[in-house]
Formats: sequence, C-alpha cells, structure tokens
Amino acid sequence: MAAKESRTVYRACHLCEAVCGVQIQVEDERIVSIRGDEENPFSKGYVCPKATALQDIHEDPDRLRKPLRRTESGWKEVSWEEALDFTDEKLVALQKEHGNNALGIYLGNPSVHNWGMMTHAAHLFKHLKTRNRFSATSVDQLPHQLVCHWLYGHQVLVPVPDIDNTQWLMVVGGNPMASNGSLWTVPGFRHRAKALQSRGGKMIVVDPRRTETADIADEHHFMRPGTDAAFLLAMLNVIVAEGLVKPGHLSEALTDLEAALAVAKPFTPAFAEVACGIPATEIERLAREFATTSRAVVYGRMGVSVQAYGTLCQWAIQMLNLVTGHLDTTGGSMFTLPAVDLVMGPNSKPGHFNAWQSRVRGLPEFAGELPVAALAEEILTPGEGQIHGLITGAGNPVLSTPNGRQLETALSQLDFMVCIDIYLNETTRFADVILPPTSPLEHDHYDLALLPFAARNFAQYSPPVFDKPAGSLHDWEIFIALGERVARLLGTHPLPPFTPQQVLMMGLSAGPYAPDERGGLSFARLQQSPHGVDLGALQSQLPGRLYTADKSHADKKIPCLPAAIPAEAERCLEALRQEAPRFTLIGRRHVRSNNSWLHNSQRLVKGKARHQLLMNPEDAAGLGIEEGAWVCVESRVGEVDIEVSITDEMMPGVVSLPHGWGHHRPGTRVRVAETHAGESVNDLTDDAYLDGISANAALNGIPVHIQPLA
Ligand SMILES: Nc1nc2c(c(=O)[nH]1)N[C@H]1C(S)=C(S)[C@@H](COP(=O)(O)OP(=O)(O)OC[C@H]3O[C@@H](n4cnc5c(=O)[nH]c(N)nc54)[C@H](O)[C@@H]3O)O[C@H]1N2
Ligand SMILES: Nc1nc2c(c(=O)[nH]1)N[C@H]1C(S)=C(S)[C@@H](COP(=O)(O)OP(=O)(O)OC[C@H]3O[C@@H](n4cnc5c(=O)[nH]c(N)nc54)[C@H](O)[C@@H]3O)O[C@H]1N2
Ligand code: SF4
Ligand SMILES: [Mo]
Repeated sequence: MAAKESRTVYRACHLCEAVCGVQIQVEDERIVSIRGDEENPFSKGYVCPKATALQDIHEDPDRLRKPLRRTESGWKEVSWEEALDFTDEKLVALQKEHGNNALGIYLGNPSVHNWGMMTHAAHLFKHLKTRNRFSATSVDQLPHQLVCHWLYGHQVLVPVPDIDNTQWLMVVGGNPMASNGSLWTVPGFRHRAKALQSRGGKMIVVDPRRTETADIADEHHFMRPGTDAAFLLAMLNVIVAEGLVKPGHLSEALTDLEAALAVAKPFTPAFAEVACGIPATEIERLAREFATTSRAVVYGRMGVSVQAYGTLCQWAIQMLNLVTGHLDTTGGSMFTLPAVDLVMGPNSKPGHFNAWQSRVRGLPEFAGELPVAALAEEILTPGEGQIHGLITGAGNPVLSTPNGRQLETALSQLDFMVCIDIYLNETTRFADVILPPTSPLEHDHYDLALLPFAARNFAQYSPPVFDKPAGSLHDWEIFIALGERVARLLGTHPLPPFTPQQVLMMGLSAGPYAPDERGGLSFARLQQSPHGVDLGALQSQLPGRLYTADKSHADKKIPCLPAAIPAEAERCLEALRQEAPRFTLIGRRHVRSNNSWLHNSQRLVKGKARHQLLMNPEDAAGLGIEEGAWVCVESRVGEVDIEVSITDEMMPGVVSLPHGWGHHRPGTRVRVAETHAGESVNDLTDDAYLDGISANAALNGIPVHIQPLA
C-alpha cells in the first residue's frame, strides 16, 4: 500500500479579525486536523471553534463551484465564458440606457477577509463609475473611520488598545469574548485579558447585556442602549471639572481643545445617570480612575458605533483617551505600524465626507460610499439615477442591513443582479447570475485590512492549502475577467493584471520595514516564516504619523472639534431629555456563528438553541410570560414572532436578538440549524434610524413593542 501523502500548512484563519495562526494537517488531499499554531508569535496557539469551519466551508457540498444562471426552469450551471459575457453585456447595456448610477454595488464583510477582493475590485469598478456604492462599512465601523479621518487625517489611522501593556481597559459596547475583537486584531483576547488582570490591572465592561466579556471583567455596568454619548461626555465633563486634562506629549499638537471640551459641559453626571442608568457617583469614579491610571484606555465597538449617536460616541472616546494623555502612549490607545501601510503607502485613501449625497434622502457619502440604509429606496424610487442593476460581492444584505424585507422587495424589482458569492442564500437567490470564486483554502492570503489594527505589529503570509481546481477562478480573477470584458465593450483600458501577491510585494517595498541590503521584510522572508513575523510592540508615533499629504493636517495638529459635533451633541441632549421607549432591541453575536454565514457547518452551530429573544425576568413578569413563551416583536418597519428566553443578563427594558439568521426564506441552500430556527433581527431594524452624522445604520437601540402570543 502506498504511504499516505501528508503535509502541514500554516496559515492565518481568515474568518474573523483576530487572524489566529492555524496549523492545517492534510493527508491524501483531505484535511485531517485544524489546530492553533503554537509557534505563531502573535496568537500563540489560540483558536476559537470557528477555525474548524475552515474545513467545512471547503468541503460543503452546498458551496457553489460553477457559475449559476437563472432560467425559466430554475438555476442552471453555465460555463465561465457564458456567465462573464452575459454579465458584462447586461451591466454595460444598463448603464448605456439609464446612466452610470443605474448600477449599484454592495461589498460585504468577507471582502476584507479575502484579500483578492480588496486588491482587485477596482479592476471592474473603475470602469463603472457609479456613485451608488455601498458596503458593510455603514452597518459597522463607519463612525470610527470618519472620526479618525477628521482627527488624525486618515480613515484607517484608527488607534487600538495596547492591551498587553495596559492596566485599565474599559470596553464600551464590544464583546470580544464572542467576537474576538473588532477594529482591533487581538487573537486570544481571553488570555490577554487574564494577563492584564494578573498583573494587577482591571477590565470594565459597559453594555446593556452582561456578556461573556462582562463575565470575565472586574466590573460590569448596564447601559441603556443608545445613551452612551451621555455617559462618555459626562466622563469628559468630570475630567475637565476636576482639572484632569493632561494631554502630555500631545499638548502642543491640539487645536480647538477648549471648544471641544465645552461640548461636554451640559452632560453632567447627574444628567447622564438619568439617561443611561449608571449612577453619577460611579461615572465620577470611573472618570477619575481612568484619568489618574497611567496606562489606561477606553475602547468602544459595535454597541457604540452602530447606534443613533455612533459618531458622537466615537469622537467622545477619542477625546477621552486624548485629553488624559492615553492616546499614543504605552498601555493606552495606540497606532500600529503595519508592514503594508495603507496610510503612508502609495495610493493612500484618507477618505472624504459628504462630497455628494444619496439621491433620494440626501445621505452623505464617506470615502466614496453611500450608507447602505439607502440601498432599497435607491432601487425602489423612480427617477433619474434610480438603481436598476446590482452587483454584490461577499455580502448578504437581506440579512445584514436594516429593513431586510424592504430590500427583498427592491431586489425582486431589479432588471439585473450579479453576485460574486459562494452560496445561494437570502440575497443571492435574487440574482440573475452567481459567480462563485474558489474556496478560501485554494488561494493564498495576507491580511492587508486587519493587520493595521493589530495589538502588536505583525505580518503573516498564508499560502494556499490546496491547488485551485481546473476551470475555477479566484475572486480577484473574476474581477479581472469582468473588468477586461467591460473595458472591451466600453473601449476603455483594463488595469494591468498584477496578482495579489505582486500587490503585496509592492506594498512591502513601500512599507516601513521595506527590504534593503541589511534585511527588512521581503516577500521571500514572509514565505520562509510560516508562523508569521513579529514586528514588535506598538510604539508612540504622534504627531509624526498624522496624515498630512492631503493638506488637511499639514500643520501636524489634531483638530479636536469636527464641525458636525456641537449640533449633534445638542440633538443628543434634546433626545435624551425625552422619555425612553418601554423596550429597546439590541443585537448579539455568538462565538459559534459568523454574521449571516458559516451556518452550514453543523459542527460549528451545534449546541443549545440560541435564536431566542433574551429578556430580563422583571420584564417577562410584567408581560405575564414564562420561559419559552412566544411573543410578537413589532418595530416601525415590521414584526416577527419569536420565543423568549428569560435571563438576568439583560438590562430591564432591553431585549436582544442575534443577527444573520432567518434562513427559512424560500429558495436558499442554507440549511436551517436546530440551534437557530430563528428570525432575522434586520426584519425589525429600521432603515430610517441612523447615526445623525455619518448615517451609519443604528441597528442597536431600536424601539419595539412586545405582545405576548397565545
Ligand atoms: N442587526 C444587526 N445587523 C448587522 C450587524 C449587527 O451587529 N446587528 N452587524 C453588521 C456587521 S458588523 C457586518 S460586517 C455585516 C456583515 O454582513 P455582510 O456584509 O452581508 O457579510 P456576511 O453576513 O458576513 O456575508 C458573507 C457573504 O459572503 C459570502 N462569502 C464568504 N466567503 C466568501 C469569499 O471568499 N468570496 C466571496 N465572493 N464571497 C464569500 C457568503 O456566502 C455570504 O453571502 O452585518 C451587519 N449587520
Ligand atoms: N463569533 C463571531 N465573531 C465575530 C462576528 C460574528 O458574527 N461572530 N462578527 C465579526 C464582525 S463583522 C464584527 S464587526 C465584530 C463585532 O465585534 P463586537 O463589537 O465586539 O461584537 P458585538 O457582539 O456586536 O458587540 C456589541 C456589544 O454592544 C452591546 N450593545 C448593544 N447596544 C449597545 C449600546 O447602545 N451601548 C453599549 N454600550 N453597548 C451596546 C451588545 O450587547 C454587544 O455586547 O465581530 C466579528 N467577530
Ligand atoms: S478567533 Fe477568528 S481568526 Fe481566530 S480561529 Fe476564531 S474565527 Fe479564526
Ligand atoms: Mo463587521
């Protein structure tokens, strides 16, 4: 008998932002194990249960492998030639008939986790010149990027907590124990948090739910959804009132500081207490503790970003770190220096805001994209510039964006839709053509988008695990193929067909560790370092690293008060004076799920049912219901019937549903897991409920009515 061919491949897991090193054992071209890579200096062997799903996606019989075209008798597998030609003829014809903006584009979350989508989307989109571009950014981190663009000059110059050196970490509206961190690449969060505590430090969680992260924290404070701005600005207020403003080495680098601090004036601890539910004395104590601990940091994520005052909250968080000398200092909120530097490198895109607006509601663009909450109305509202055709790439906006039912109606009215995706799901079922790229394990990878937010400077190149099957295309090859055809039809020039690997090499050469005679970080060195290359702890870099090339920050100063902030603070103050709704709805994530997909991995999604509406015991008693009762949850845009699970982990008055579920919609090939017979929370979230500045969707803090069902 021939010996089994056996090999080990080291990679970074691409399923979330933590980029954990994995060791994949392959025998006879089949994966036999996936484990954490103990020799990876950054993740040190840590992986979460999702890592095994890498194999399940690869082997899933329901993962699409051939292009599909809709016919009168259902889906038909067609050749790449046919699928690509047909797609481009349609795209070009639509634009000829209705103008460039008649095409919409939505890029979803995995487009930053599969590098070819990042490096190569321009191969197609540069020809299409539509202003109707959307992405997951506007149901996610848009406020962070906007605030950092304003303060530091660049949309990806986003500081991260220096967790390995801090003594005091406050997590507001984030649940890294489930999410493994976000806008913060922090593999093995649990171990890093434990290490913080064992060196005498402390972690504080502020969240309407006592989360998995709150469970391991030293303190947890319930926060009424959507009222964080009052809390954060009250902390700032105390810091000013008690003379604790000490920006340290940045003192000379700040402009408009006095005016910025004045914004916090009306947000007294007493006002914040009534609004958010945290006692004024506690707010004062936390502010003092934070300001007087030398290595301390405030971090805020989805809960403070994807809510009605997302930009105000993110600004307040930056200001808190800044004025207390915790920005750009060890153990505080620090900037990374990644090997491929999206900030200082060539083709840097610092971002711009409100240079144009959406057609129907006049919502502002950011960095060339419009808020996705406007997508459905841009399809449904007739007139010049109406969207008639849509391209999606690695996204499932029917389940991921507000008012999913309205979006379904819109998608069913399109003249043409093409999806670059590996599944036939709630969104792609509306397509005319689905173009499935190779499996993630069939191509190489480098985390261009995530390493810039790493808790340590780190670089890792991931080789493919398997050869690409004959006749298949990678995501980036699909973009090249589509782009070349469109260019031919339009008589324009295609971009030079570099590979992602060549883009990486160019990025490394232009980066801060560029290879030279003395060494540096070359592509060859990355290839010879299967466990990745540690590039050291985060270092202080301001004001030098402020982005000044576009002249906005040419004085190397941080303008503390973006123009939109004072009016938004007023709006917040006024709104929080009103009576709070009886119930508000928030989301939740679980370590055994990933946004709207991975749900065909039964090994991953198994376990206890997790689809229920979580509700506090007092609220359940008030409604006269018991565990397992069914209720109807109603918002402005829709209603869903769902089972209740009663738990004191919820703050009274707040209920929670996870997002990404609702796979029982007809026509999908996503299996419905027993753990999640549930509904899509985005059938309740509201496309009109937005952050007042950025128009990021406010998916948390939705006012709802709850009716017990018989
Ligand atoms: N209510 C509520 N809604 C939310 C959130 C919330 O907290 N609450 N979170 C929001 C956030 S933060 C995000 S990022 C969005 C995510 O929402 P989306 O942007 O829709 O992304 P996913 O749900 O991750 O969808 C992944 C899609 O990509 C496809 N895919 C996976 N891998 C590949 C690949 O390699 N290539 C291609 N071409 N396709 C691939 C999958 O089949 C699937 O269709 O959801 C948002 N929606
Ligand atoms: N296992 C798993 N990991 C993931 C994902 C996944 O779906 N599953 N998704 C990935 C993606 S795309 C992202 S963007 C990240 C997100 O990463 P995180 O932001 O860390 O994850 P969330 O669970 O959305 O955390 C948001 C927290 O905010 C709380 N919250 C809700 N409303 C409010 C509010 O008004 N104020 C405050 N203070 N808190 C509030 C919620 O209870 C929740 O605990 O996770 C990534 N990692
Ligand atoms: S934490 Fe994220 S990167 Fe790490 S193994 Fe889990 S899914 Fe993969
Ligand atoms: Mo996200």
